[in-house]
Amino acid sequence: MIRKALVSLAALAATLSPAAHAESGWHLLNMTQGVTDISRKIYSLHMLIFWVCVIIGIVVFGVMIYSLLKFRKSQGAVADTTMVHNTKVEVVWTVIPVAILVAMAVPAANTLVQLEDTRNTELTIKVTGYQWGWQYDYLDNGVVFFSRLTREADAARRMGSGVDVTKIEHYLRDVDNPLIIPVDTKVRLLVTATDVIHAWWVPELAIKKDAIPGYVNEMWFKVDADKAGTYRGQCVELCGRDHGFMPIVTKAVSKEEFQTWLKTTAAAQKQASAPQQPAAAPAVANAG
Ligand SMILES: [Cu+2]
Repeated sequence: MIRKALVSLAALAATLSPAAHAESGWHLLNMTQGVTDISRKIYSLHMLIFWVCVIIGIVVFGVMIYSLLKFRKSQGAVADTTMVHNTKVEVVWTVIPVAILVAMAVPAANTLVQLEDTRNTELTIKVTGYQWGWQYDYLDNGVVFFSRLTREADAARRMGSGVDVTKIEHYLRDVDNPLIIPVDTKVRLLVTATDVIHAWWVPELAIKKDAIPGYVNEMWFKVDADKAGTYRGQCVELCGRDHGFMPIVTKAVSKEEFQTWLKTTAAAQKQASAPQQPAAAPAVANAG
């Protein structure tokens, strides 16, 4: 009996251990702490406001429940119909919430200002949303590419494809060409769209902005030097039929690795586009 209980306890412990279920646990209900300085500031802000709300909830509901029980009719309580206005109480219940709101607004405004501060960026990438994928344009380096849902997942998602999607790793959360970004670098993203409104969001980078045709939105992030890795996101603006099938994948690599990748990709893209130039030139001449 005891042995049986111990065995089931061990089994339970195994399923709850982080190794067995890296993608489960109570922390998934909360915001991610992210991999940037700003993301941690946003997380602390979120936790601060959360606990302020918890305390307010406990105090308000505590007083309410206490009053309901203490002053109930069966205990002989008689309603005071003469008390319709009390200046002192009204001042108190106005001043206290105002003070709480101001106290919360100060750190919130501070973080918001930092979030919008795109000065001194070291790399600019233009992000264009389209139905249904993303285009990344490394403005200073001439590297441009499309990023779309992996062909494997795209085929599997079709009705009657017969594919067991649970066998596909990162199903609907993986792309053919991830956005490659360097760590420890202030990267600015210019976000726009070609057709309808999309929105670019990667929770770990703590950035989320609408991609609107005709507008350019700005955001920035700086991944910690020791936080190289793959961070996933998705389009978060309902943009049409395949809105759920345009994931975002960012791959943060070391600065050196990034420079090498950028150089090789730029060279490869230049070479790939080179033969098209002579063919395009006569067309322009004919038109003139
Ligand atoms: Cu979209």
